Amino acid sequence: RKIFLCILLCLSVTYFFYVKSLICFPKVRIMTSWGAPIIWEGDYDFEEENRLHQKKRTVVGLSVFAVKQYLESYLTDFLVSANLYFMPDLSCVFYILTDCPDHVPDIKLRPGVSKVIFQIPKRSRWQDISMLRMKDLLDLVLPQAIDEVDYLFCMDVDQIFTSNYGPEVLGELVAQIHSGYYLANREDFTYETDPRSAAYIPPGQGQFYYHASVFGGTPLSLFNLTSSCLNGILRDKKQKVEAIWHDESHLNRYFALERLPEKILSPEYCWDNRLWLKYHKLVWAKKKYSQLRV
Ligand code: 2GW
Ligand code: MN
Repeated sequence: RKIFLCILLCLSVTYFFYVKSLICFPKVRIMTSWGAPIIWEGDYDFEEENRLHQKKRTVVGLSVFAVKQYLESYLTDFLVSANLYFMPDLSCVFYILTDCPDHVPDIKLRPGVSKVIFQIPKRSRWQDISMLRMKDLLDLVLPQAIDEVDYLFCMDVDQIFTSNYGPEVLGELVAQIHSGYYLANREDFTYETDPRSAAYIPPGQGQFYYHASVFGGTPLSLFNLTSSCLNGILRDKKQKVEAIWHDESHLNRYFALERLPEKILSPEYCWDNRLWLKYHKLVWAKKKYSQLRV
């Protein structure tokens, strides 16, 4: 009987530590090796940042693409939530790029927020719809944004703001850690591995896998970023290769090899809706891949 009790005790202790290891979060990193802060809730003072930028009268741009079915499926939730939570105390300009301007929902925006709609060409391949956003940002958004805003954020439309997404994110060049790869090892990042592609990152290079669904910075830094990525995309087309994750692969190459981001957003700023997290500011919208990816 004693032996039985002993085994039971051992098993329950092991089980306790197993469960504990599952529910305990790993330590979060708050700084990169090159000194860029990684922004997490609780590590900054929202009010203080707000005061600073209100005094400077900072204006922030938010650009989003909604073409084909993505317009009906995602744009309303994106805009309604952005109107509530994106830089709630600062002036903003929302740049909406679409193939169908007449269908853009007419949402009443809070005072201090204006919207600009750009018509973009219809593109048949979805890979091009995604990749050539770099071209439209460069040709349409940035030339206008440079006179209107101090910072610009470029986002996917298939996501929803869930709490204040404030001025703590503003910086020269800002990158978003992909919530699916935050805990992954370098070997598991889905960087482009074909040296023929302009998005190629050699083994051992690159420290984070970034999500192309959110990136930002000053219009000037974004001119450099978008032109570099677009050049890579066009060079690949000439060489008849395509990077594994399209614009995201080119963006990762830019951040890994050309210019290190100066600020990094924790996964709280773009969270995967299928995973649990106590606190987030933007989450992926529910997506029916089989209907959208044809
Ligand atoms: C994209 C893929 C397949 C079918 C349609 C589309 C599509 C994208 C579309 O029909 N209409 C549209 O407006 N888009 C825009 O491109 C929209 O803003 C969307 O959020 C963005 C990227 O496409 P998405 O969100 O379906 O791709 P994800 O969520 O898998 O995104 C990552 O990978 C992409 C490259 O494959 C991009 O790099 C993206 O920035 C990443 O988040
Ligand atoms: Mn997306």
